[in-house]
This record gives sequence, structure tokens and C-alpha cells, in this order.
Amino acid sequence: MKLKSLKHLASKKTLIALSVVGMVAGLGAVPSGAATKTIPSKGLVYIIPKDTTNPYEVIADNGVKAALKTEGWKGVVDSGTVDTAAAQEPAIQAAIAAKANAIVIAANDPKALCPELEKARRAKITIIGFDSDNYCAGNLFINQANTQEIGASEVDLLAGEIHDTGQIAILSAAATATNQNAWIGYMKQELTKYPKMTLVATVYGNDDPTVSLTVLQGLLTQYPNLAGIISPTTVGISTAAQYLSTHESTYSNLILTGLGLPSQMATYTGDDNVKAFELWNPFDLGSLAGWAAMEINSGVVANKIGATFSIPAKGTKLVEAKSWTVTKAIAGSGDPSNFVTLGAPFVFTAANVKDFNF
Ligand code: RAM
Repeated sequence: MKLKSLKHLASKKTLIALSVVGMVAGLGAVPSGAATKTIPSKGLVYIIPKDTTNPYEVIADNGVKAALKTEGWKGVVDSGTVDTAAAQEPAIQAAIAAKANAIVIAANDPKALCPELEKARRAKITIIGFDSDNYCAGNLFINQANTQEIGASEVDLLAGEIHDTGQIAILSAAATATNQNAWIGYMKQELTKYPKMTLVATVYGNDDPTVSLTVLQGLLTQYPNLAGIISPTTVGISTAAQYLSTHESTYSNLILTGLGLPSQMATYTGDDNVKAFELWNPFDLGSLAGWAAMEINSGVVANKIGATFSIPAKGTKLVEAKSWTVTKAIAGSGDPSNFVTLGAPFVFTAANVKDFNF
């Protein structure tokens, strides 16, 4: 498998996240001495992405559904079409009405959904956050990769490409998005290592391609000397890559990086503007969240610090056994959830971007 030859930017870990594509085995840890519990043969999980149209979210949702299907469970995807907390509330209410076993949710706001999620929790629904965390009681967040590492490595990537110098900007998603805001916080921290790089603006495209394009154009007009843009969202980076590729002569000195789907970025990677970007496999993120929903809901694993999820290597496509331990969020991050972290962010370049089908 080609994936195994990829090296992580900083820690040189292999692409574990991608090596578990098609994960079909269960998370099997059982606390020693405890009565063995198993996942019942049916269950219902509401999958609530940031919105139902974002291709990244669709892949992640499919990962959740695939995990659920393995055990005979059903996944219902329900959310709005804009990235707001209000657009997600009806889906939480629907999960309660349907007596779902669990909700797997990518929150558009860290706290605004807590009143509705609290109602769900009181109705004995297991709450699993994925992609973008909620700061609500009883939550377990399935993090795609170490939050600090994601933010810092994007800055390091860009710094290497612009020789640590120049004006830079961030093209983000929704202004309230927990994940983007957490990454941006760590980007700012990392930028203190690069005194000749100046963050001049952060703009928000709401994970809507049209809005992303409008705010990008505003940015380019206002800051004609930008050396780099970091877009920590697949919608933002793909919109920017497309725009810059059609205006390459004007912006040939502008470098774009961030978090992108390799399938959306392949055309642009290696052109004047895009040299490298990062991501993980959103399908695997969804799979892990799906397994967590079933295992926690049925009491196989507890949502407790130190509890371990493991994937026995019994799945036909499982390349590498891996276990995940429940931890706290990074100290000082302000995130009260318990965390399970999927893997590490990976760097895609012209040399490897075509090897990936997501
Ligand atoms: C976008 C979404 C999502 C984020 C990815 C990287 O698709 O904002 O939340 O994780 O980008």
C-alpha cells in the first residue's frame, strides 16, 4: 500500500489514519474484571454534520454509517444546509423523538447547542462529538488529530514555502466553528516563532463556496501583497485553489495551504500556488465515531479518562491494529470534553496527492 510510505511532517509517523480505511472490526476493549458487555444487534444513531452539503462532511458521515452497518445499526444523517447551531437543533430534537441510542455531531458552535444536547443526554442518548467539538456535559470528542499539531503544522508548512517572511491571512469556515477556531488559536501561537510573518486578516467563508470566494476576493483586494493564505477548511482551500489557478499570473507569488481533500486539490497541487496541504481520512474519523457511539452506548467502553478502545485485527481490510485511549483535551484549551484522537495530520504534495481517493 502506497500510503505506508508517506511521512508525517513533524513526527514522521506513518499514515495510520489512512491505513484503516474500510475498518470493519469492532472496538473491543473491556475493562478487566467487569462483566463483558456486547453491542446489541440493532440501534439507531443520528449523525448531525455541520451541514449536509459539504463533501468532507458527507465522507465522514459515510464512515459513521459504515461502522454502524457492521453491527446491524442504522445511521440517519440529519442537519441543515448552513453552518449554524440553529440549523442543527431540529436534528437533535428529531433524535430525541426517535429515541436514538446516540448522536454523533459536528457542532457549528461550542456552546449554543448545549441546551438541546442536554435534553438528549437526559433522554439517555449517548453524545459523541466529531470533527468540531461541543463543550457540553457528558461528551466524548473524536478528534481528527492533535489540535495543536494541526494548527502549528499548517503555519510551519507555509513558513517553509514563503521563507518565513511576509503578510499572511486565514480563510476560515464559520466564525463560530469550534475546530477552526481552536486551530487558529494554535496557529497564532506558532506564528510567534516567525517574527517576519504577519497575520493581517482572518476571514470567514462559512464553508459555503460562494461566500468563501467573496471573502477571498475581498482579501486579495485589500492585501495585494499577501505572501500566503492558510485555509483550514476543505471548502475554503478548494475554492481558493480554483480561483488562484484561474488568476495565476496575478498571484503567482501567493502560496496557499491548509486542510484539503486530496480529491478536490489534486488538479491544483503542484501549480504556482499550491505546493502542500494537510488532512486525515474523514471516512476513518467517521468510522471511529460510529464505533465509539455503539461501544459507549452499550457500555462496552466507558467514557472515562484512560479507557481504551482497540480494534482487533480481524477485519479483512484492517492493515494495522490500533488502540485509542480516552484523554483530556490539551491543557489550557478550554475544551471540557473527553477526547479520543484518531491519528496525525498528513501532508499531501504533487508527489502523492493522486494516490488518494477521498
Ligand atoms: C471543512 C469543515 C470541517 C473540517 C474540514 C477540514 O470541510 O469545516 O469541519 O474538519 O474542513
